[in-house]
Amino acid sequence: MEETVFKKLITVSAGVVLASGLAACGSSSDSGSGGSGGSGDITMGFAQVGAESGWRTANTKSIQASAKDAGIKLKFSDAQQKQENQIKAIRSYIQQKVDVIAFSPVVETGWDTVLQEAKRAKIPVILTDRAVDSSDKSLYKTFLGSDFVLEGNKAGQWVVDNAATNDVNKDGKINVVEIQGTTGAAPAIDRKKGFEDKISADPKIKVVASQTGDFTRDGGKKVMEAFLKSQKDIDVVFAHNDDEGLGAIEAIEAAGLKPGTDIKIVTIDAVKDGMTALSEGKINYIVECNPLLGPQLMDLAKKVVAGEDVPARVETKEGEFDQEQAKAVLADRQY
Ligand code: GYE
Repeated sequence: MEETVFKKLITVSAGVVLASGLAACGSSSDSGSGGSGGSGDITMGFAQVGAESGWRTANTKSIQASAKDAGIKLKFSDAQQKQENQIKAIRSYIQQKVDVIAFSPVVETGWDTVLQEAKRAKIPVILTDRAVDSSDKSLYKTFLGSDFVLEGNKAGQWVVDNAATNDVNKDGKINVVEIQGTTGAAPAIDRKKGFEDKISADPKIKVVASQTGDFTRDGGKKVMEAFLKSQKDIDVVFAHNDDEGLGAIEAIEAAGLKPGTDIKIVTIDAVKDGMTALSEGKINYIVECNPLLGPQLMDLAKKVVAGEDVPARVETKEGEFDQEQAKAVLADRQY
C-alpha cells in the first residue's frame, strides 16, 4: 500500500517536471511544509538517485516524512540513476534559490562544476548517503551516511569466520562471485574494497567473478544467470545490496539449486524482503545499512541554514544479522 502511494507521487509529479524545466530528466515534486516544527521558511531541494531498491524507497519516504515533521518545504526529484538528471535538478534548485540543497550522488566523480555553482549562489549543500570524490571539501557542508568500507569488512569477515561451512563444494577452495552495485558509486567502490581487505587474510577464499547488477533485483538476476553459466564451482555470492541478492536467488532457483544451501549468500542493507529471505534460510547473512536518514538530515539542514557549525561527517549506526536475529526483528521492521 505504501508502495502505491510512492508510485503515485512519482506519477503526479510529471506536470511539475515540465513546469520546472526538468523535462525528460526524471521526476520532481514539491510539497508544502505542513509540519509544526516552526522552520516553515526553509526550502530544501533534494536530488535523489532513483527508486532502484527497497533501501532507496525507504530512504525517500524517510526524507519526505521528516521534512514534513520538521516543517521544511521539500522540492524532490528522482534522477532515475542518471548523473545528468541529478545535475539538472541541482541547477534548477539553484535557479529557484532554495535555502539548502541535499543530494545522494549516484556516482562519486564529476560534481565539482555544479557544486561550485551552488557555492557561488551561496546555497549550502549536504551530501546524504553517498559521498563525492572531490579534493575541494568547501563544496559541501557535511556528509551524512554509512561507512561502506566497514560494511564490506563485515561481509568479508563473515565469509572468513564461516570458511568451513562456506566451502560448500568441499574442495578446499571458497569461490566467491560478487554482484557489485552501480559502477562508480561510493557504496560499490567501498564495499568491494572492504570485502577484499578481509578475505585476503585467507588464501582459500577468492573472488572468481565480479560484475555490476546496478543495485537492482533484475540486475542481480541477470548477472547471476551469467555466473551460473560461466563458473563451475560457486560457493558464495556477495551481493552489494539485498535487491541484487534477491535477484540472484531467483536465478539460483531457476537453475534447480537451493539458495542458502547449495550456494551461500551474503548481502548488505537489511530491508524487509532481504530479512524475510534470511529468515527463510535463502540468504545466510546480512550487513545492515540504515536508510532512515531523514530526521538527521533535517536537523543538519536547520543548523546549516542558521550558519551553525556541523561535523564534517555524520555516520549512522548499523548492525548485522544472521537467521535467528532476522526472525527476531522481522515483525517490527518498518521497511
Ligand atoms: O545499499 C542500495 C541502494 O547508497 C547505501 O543504494 C545506498 C545503496 C543501498 O540502491 O540498496
